[in-house]
Amino acid sequence: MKFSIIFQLLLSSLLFFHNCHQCQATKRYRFELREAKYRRLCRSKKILTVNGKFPGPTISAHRGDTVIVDVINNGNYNVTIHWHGAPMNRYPWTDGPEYITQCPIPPGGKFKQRIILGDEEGTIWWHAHSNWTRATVHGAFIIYPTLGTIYPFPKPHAQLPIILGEWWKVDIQTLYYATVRTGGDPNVSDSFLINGQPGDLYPCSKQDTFKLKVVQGKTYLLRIINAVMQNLMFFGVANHKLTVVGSDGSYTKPFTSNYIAISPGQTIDVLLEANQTPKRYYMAARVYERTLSVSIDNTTTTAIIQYDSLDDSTPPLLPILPNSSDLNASIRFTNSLRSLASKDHPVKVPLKITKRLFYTLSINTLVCQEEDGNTCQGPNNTRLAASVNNISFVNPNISILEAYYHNMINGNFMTNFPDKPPKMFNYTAPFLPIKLELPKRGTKVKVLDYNETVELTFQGTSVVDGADHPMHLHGYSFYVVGSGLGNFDKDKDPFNYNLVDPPFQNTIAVPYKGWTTIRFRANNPGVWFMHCHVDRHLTWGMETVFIVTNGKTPESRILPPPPDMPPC
Ligand SMILES: *[C@@H]1O[C@H](CO)[C@@H](O)[C@H](O)[C@H]1NC(C)=O
Ligand SMILES: *[C@@H]1O[C@H](CO)[C@@H](O)[C@H](O)[C@H]1NC(C)=O
Ligand SMILES: *[C@@H]1O[C@H](CO)[C@@H](O)[C@H](O)[C@H]1NC(C)=O
Ligand SMILES: *[C@@H]1O[C@H](CO)[C@@H](O)[C@H](O)[C@H]1NC(C)=O
Ligand SMILES: *[C@@H]1O[C@H](CO)[C@@H](O)[C@H](O)[C@H]1NC(C)=O
Ligand SMILES: *[C@@H]1O[C@H](CO)[C@@H](O)[C@H](O)[C@H]1NC(C)=O
Ligand SMILES: *[C@@H]1O[C@H](CO)[C@@H](O)[C@H](O)[C@H]1NC(C)=O
Ligand SMILES: *[C@@H]1O[C@H](CO)[C@@H](O)[C@H](O)[C@H]1NC(C)=O
Ligand SMILES: *[C@@H]1O[C@H](CO)[C@@H](O)[C@H](O)[C@H]1NC(C)=O
Ligand SMILES: *[C@@H]1O[C@H](CO)[C@@H](O)[C@H](O)[C@H]1NC(C)=O
Ligand SMILES: *[C@@H]1O[C@H](CO)[C@@H](O)[C@H](O)[C@H]1NC(C)=O
Ligand SMILES: [Cu+2]
Repeated sequence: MKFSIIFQLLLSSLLFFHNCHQCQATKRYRFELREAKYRRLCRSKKILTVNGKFPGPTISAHRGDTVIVDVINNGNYNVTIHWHGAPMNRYPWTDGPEYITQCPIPPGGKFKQRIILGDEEGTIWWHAHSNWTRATVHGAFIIYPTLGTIYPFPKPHAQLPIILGEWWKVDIQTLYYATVRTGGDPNVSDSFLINGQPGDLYPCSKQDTFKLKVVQGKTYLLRIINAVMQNLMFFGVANHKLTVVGSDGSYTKPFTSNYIAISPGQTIDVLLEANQTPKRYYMAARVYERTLSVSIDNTTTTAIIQYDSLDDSTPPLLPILPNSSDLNASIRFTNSLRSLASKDHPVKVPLKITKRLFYTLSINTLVCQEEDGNTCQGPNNTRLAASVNNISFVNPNISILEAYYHNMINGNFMTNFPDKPPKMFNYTAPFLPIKLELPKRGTKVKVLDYNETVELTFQGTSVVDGADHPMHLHGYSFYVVGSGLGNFDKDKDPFNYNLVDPPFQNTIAVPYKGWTTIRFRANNPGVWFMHCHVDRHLTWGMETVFIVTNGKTPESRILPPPPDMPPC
């Protein structure tokens, strides 16, 4: 009798936690942007940080929580912060991209940013979204399962973010303005970083090496984030297999691999079992770059995994990573990602499509102008540019969201972004006529009706040169239903789409001279940026904006703006 009451109480409390709609919490953080001195590669420099930390503080929350961050700019320049992977349902106001959803926060200014989470579980991140300030202004954003629910894999002994970063000896703003001024490729970086440290393969960096102590037999959850500016990366751990369990805040079917391929903007969650002889092992990352005409930083960043019971003297082993131009290795990994597609984590891929879009992604060149002093450092004395459907995006002077919301579209942007490229050509042919290289420049957006089901095929091209483009969409995650090399064939390729367990990403690398198709339901009204997450391509114009209109019900309308929007 007593037992059964206790049992029922236990059961109902379990059920209560399981259906825990009320236990969504609001968490608060304070982010102060300020300069701090950091010494790396034998040299000190001042960098812009959040709270003096590099990488910045980790935000953690449970699924469905709301997080409020008081952002205070005590740095020297305009800046904005973006919550990469948070859907911000109906609330684009504090999403962050400068001149898209807000004007920047000026030095001395403040902005209270509300972050609205949805069904994400796993790892997302946050970063600055104004010019190249994100190089040092970024951090992890961990989303735990709702209280009372569990991971769809055995609970790890411990977990930690592994943030891949990129470091230049010069100031990042100097690099940005030099790149914009000369029109050429930016100088390659001086090192890559793991959790802010280059690792001991670089000069003066023995102390600047991240170390992870592990206990034999235990399993660790590594939440790997690619915060690198300009490159896709390979990552691995010597002698250890990695079990991939999530990506971009969504669980995946577990699979094991000796390495991962991760593009800027993406996160990959892996389980690492400390099951090797107690020694020291390197985890390491280096560039994946298929475009052979660009220079790369070919250095390797490392961190050390050290079993607890051990002599410190053995030199660590390096993992064998794929060759830095190994397109196949990159594709093989990306194509292994599958949604978990379980009862608790179902797949809701749209099956009936109401809007089909086909977007080409190109590197371009612009004619060098008189005001450039007639010397530009792009190929053949041009300025490099980039485009989507041959439109190289130009930032407006006031934010698109504010212009849209306050009905000031005219003169600020146009709504005629094309659904397909203006010209058909053999997109991925090895040689293309030079006259295809010149893009149009403009501030054009695509309007989507609320609740439309969108299928968008990205087609990489070989205009100027092919490249891998990690495309990121704000406000949504999307299902990646297919990809391939060469030109997309609309009659054949759709038959091979995965509509059963496609991965649910917010960033996906469109392969070098290849294509990728994504699907999503446009059920989040607002103004949403979509761009290549390679920062030089973003700076050159490889981006556009979706405006998703309000629906008919009050619950499908944009919420009103906060009172403290930074002024334009
Ligand atoms: C970013 O750079 C552009 C020039 O390329 C400049 O107009 C803009 O104000 C800069 N933004 C910030 C936040 O500094
Ligand atoms: C880029 O590299 C060149 C050659 O090493 C150097 O002269 C130039 O100052 C560098 N530019 C920046 C912005 O660091
Ligand atoms: C990396 O590049 C440098 C300079 O281009 C070259 O000297 C070096 O051999 C390269 N290292 C590797 C491992 O490819
Ligand atoms: C990568 O592979 C290519 C082709 O197999 C080869 O030419 C190149 O030397 C390799 N590079 C490295 C760094 O191993
Ligand atoms: C890459 O994969 C393609 C098709 O699967 C194959 O033909 C090619 O030989 C592979 N290349 C390398 C370098 O492995
Ligand atoms: C922004 O303002 C400048 C100066 O008034 C003007 O030249 C430029 O065309 C404007 N840009 C856009 C996209 O409207
Ligand atoms: C496109 O270019 C590739 C590579 O040169 C060639 O194999 C293919 O036949 C071309 N396709 C068309 C439709 O011309
Ligand atoms: C892009 O537009 C420009 C200007 O109209 C044109 O010269 C160029 O050929 C177009 N390129 C492509 C790939 O459509
Ligand atoms: C959106 O479309 C779905 C599927 O057609 C439908 O079930 C739902 O009611 C629609 N939502 C709204 C708000 O129109
Ligand atoms: C530069 O000029 C050469 C010679 O005209 C041409 O073959 C090459 O394609 C040009 N490169 C670019 C990126 O336009
Ligand atoms: C900072 O942002 C304000 C508002 O958009 C703008 O007027 C100003 O030019 C920006 N300053 C810099 C250095 O980019
Ligand atoms: Cu790109």
